[in-house]
Amino acid sequence: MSLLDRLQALNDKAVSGLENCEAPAELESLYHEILGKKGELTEILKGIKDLSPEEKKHAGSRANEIRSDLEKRFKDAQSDLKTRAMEKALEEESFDVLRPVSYHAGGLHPISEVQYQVEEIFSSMGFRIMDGPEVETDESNFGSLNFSDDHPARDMQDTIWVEGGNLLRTHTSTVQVRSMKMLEPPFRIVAPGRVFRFEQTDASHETTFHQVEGMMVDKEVSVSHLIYVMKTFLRRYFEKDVEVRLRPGYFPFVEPGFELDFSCLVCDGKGCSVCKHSGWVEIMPCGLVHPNVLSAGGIDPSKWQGFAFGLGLSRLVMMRHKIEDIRHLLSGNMRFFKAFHGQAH
Ligand code: FA5
Repeated sequence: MSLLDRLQALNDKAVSGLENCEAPAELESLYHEILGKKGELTEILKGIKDLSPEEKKHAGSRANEIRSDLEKRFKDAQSDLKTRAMEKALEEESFDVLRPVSYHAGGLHPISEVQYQVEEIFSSMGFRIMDGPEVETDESNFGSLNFSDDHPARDMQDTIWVEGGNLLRTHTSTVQVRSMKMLEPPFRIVAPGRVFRFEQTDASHETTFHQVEGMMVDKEVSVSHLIYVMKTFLRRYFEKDVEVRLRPGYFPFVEPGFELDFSCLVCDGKGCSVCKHSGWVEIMPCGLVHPNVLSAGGIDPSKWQGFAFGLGLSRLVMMRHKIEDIRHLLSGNMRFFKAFHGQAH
């Protein structure tokens, strides 16, 4: 068979092979067989050296013609296969536009949602958002907050100790300590965060929960400032006027110390199960910052005063969404969260 005939036969073989190709892999192997570096075309062209100059020219141009024609055919076949695969997939995945879809978009965790809202309200009152580590020193969690080494009040917050004498912070008051060292007075800060206690759990106690610490340091800060800020916060948060009252409370880092309650919004102060029929809901401990604490933070207590509070963020979330057991919050139970999101949005 002459070289030209062999070229023609190769062309015919390729054309009919292309017609039968059903899959990209088949197409690829046919390409290598015909046009690849070690393919049949290369093989045939090895014979060109034995031809006369006239024949050489003729065969060379025919070979080029065939190569460029086949290259194009292969390309077309490739895009044809792609289109066919897509059409097939579309046919198989019939799409019913009227079918109701279940929509699993991500959502904010209720704790984050409330945290962001609290941050926004306090920011609008000039408070700066601060953060601190969860693994802390004894000094930041207790020492600088006027708990001496053998202070009985250390037992108020059962502590989870970690290696090296450090601990998991039992309250966000650690960020008061860090803020005093970092900022020049006057300043106002809030510090939301996760805290840990070695406690028996029940419907309103978790070993891991969230608090928001607040602190204002300025000249002539009094209990009235504290009450004003908290009333404003509660009115903005619950979108209602809220009465507050103070009862005496004890913490070594405040003097005087209080428990702040607000009038129950569920029963308007008349008495219900949420407020245990008292008409008041306990929301947070607070007080005026003890002079020893200011001094430990590098602030001169003869020039500056301050108030501080520790809001139970998890409890605020529970009140907002009427969640009856705190243990749901960090359970990771998607059934609970789905129900919650359904109700909240
Ligand atoms: C404190 O943690 C103080 N650091 C608060 C403070 C700050 C007082 C600044 C004065 C000045 P206490 O241990 O009471 O205080 O906790 C504060 C709030 O955290 C409580 O009112 C409650 O809402 C919440 N809380 C306490 N223990 C738990 C728990 N185990 N689970 C869920 N919430 C809790």
